[in-house]
Amino acid sequence: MLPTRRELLEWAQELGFQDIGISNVDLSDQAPHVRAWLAAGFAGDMGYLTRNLEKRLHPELLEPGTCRVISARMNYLAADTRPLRVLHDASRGYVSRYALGRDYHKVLRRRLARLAERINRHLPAGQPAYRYRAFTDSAPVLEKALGEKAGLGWIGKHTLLLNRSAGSWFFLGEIYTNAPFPVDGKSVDDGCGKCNACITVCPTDAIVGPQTLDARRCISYLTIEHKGAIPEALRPAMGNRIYGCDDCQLYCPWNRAAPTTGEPDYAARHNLDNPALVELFELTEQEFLKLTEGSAIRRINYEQWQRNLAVALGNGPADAAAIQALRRRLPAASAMVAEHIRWALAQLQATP
Ligand code: B12
Ligand code: SF4
Repeated sequence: MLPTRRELLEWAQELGFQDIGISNVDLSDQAPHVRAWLAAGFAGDMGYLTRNLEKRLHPELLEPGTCRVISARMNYLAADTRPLRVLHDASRGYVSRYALGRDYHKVLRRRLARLAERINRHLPAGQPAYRYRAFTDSAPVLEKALGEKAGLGWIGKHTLLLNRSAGSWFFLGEIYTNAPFPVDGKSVDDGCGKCNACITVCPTDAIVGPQTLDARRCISYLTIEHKGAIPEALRPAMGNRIYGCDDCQLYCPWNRAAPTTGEPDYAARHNLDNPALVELFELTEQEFLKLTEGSAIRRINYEQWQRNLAVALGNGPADAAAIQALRRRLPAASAMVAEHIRWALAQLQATP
């Protein structure tokens, strides 16, 4: 016998998830939006979103036999990380709140695998085990659409999944399975209404319409996914955001009372919630690797790190420490980073 919905939720909560939902694998209503988004070029150079598109739209192609998806969500906003204060202090670097602690990929996947093991242990002796495969942000999976289908929230105008009691500061993870759980019929009403806060506040006007993000303009994409030079026109608007961006979440009314997490894995490490830009820029590659060990920030390399910091320094106060740090780095910097350093020095009205 499969566990009941209530047992499943209890086990998931013991593992640190706040909620789960179960859906079938029919994503046909999403396909036109996804195809239109890709055709518009909004994915930029994230070629992985186009590759495996059919698997993304059809879970049963990614994992044969899949008939159900258990979607789970886990809050990640650590308490006392003062996001707005840091964002408004131009001498400090703003790191997205999801990346302050331990890499969530490891945390979620491991716990989802434990949930799956527990489901199979629950089966009567002799009954063949069902198959389970856990994902979080690691495979061609349409996580937000699946989460919405499972009743975990609605897709907001900023394109993230959110709900009335939790806002949007949560990660998503899924278990694909051939176990025939009853699906959750619940659907969550869209709570965005006439609010356009995320669209208005986005520093680079990346949300080009409700539920439509031009990733090429999004600071999260520019600082994390994009490997090359950051378009000059977008640099001033990036401010001090050195890894990802949270503005569309920070100003969303549903996040005003959003719960924080007590999960030790997501507690900020190494002062990353309020770091001084100059200190980060002066790190050697070895020090950067040490600072980011076990962190999601490892998605970027040292060159991207220096590029992002050069932009933030160029947007910061023209103090002697910043100017000297930029000048010191110039001789050893790669051509791409050197170009960003020169841009930053020009912003600060200093010579190279
Ligand atoms: C690629 C990616 C990005 C890209 C592109 C983002 C995007 N919106 O597509 C970039 C690098 C910009 C990015 C940024 C961020 N990301 Co991201 N990202 C992903 C990833 C890997 C794939 C998303 C994807 O498939 N995008 C492609 C498009 C086609 O699909 P879609 O986003 O699902 O959006 C479509 C639907 O909304 C659909 N749609 C549905 N209904 C309707 C209705 C209408 C009318 C329309 C027009 C469209 C529409 O059409 C959209 C296309 O327009 C997922 C993990 C995953 N495997 O799903 C994480 C994920 C979405 N990211 C996440 C996070 C946390 C972020 C950031 C907050 C990180 C940060 N602080 O910097 C930002 C938020 C920026 C933003 N406003 O989206 C979380 C979101 C959790 C949540 N609560 O929703 C995810 C789910 C990772 C995870 N496992 O938790 N991300
Ligand atoms: S993450 Fe920042 S740049 Fe990207 S859409 Fe949201 S507010 Fe705009």
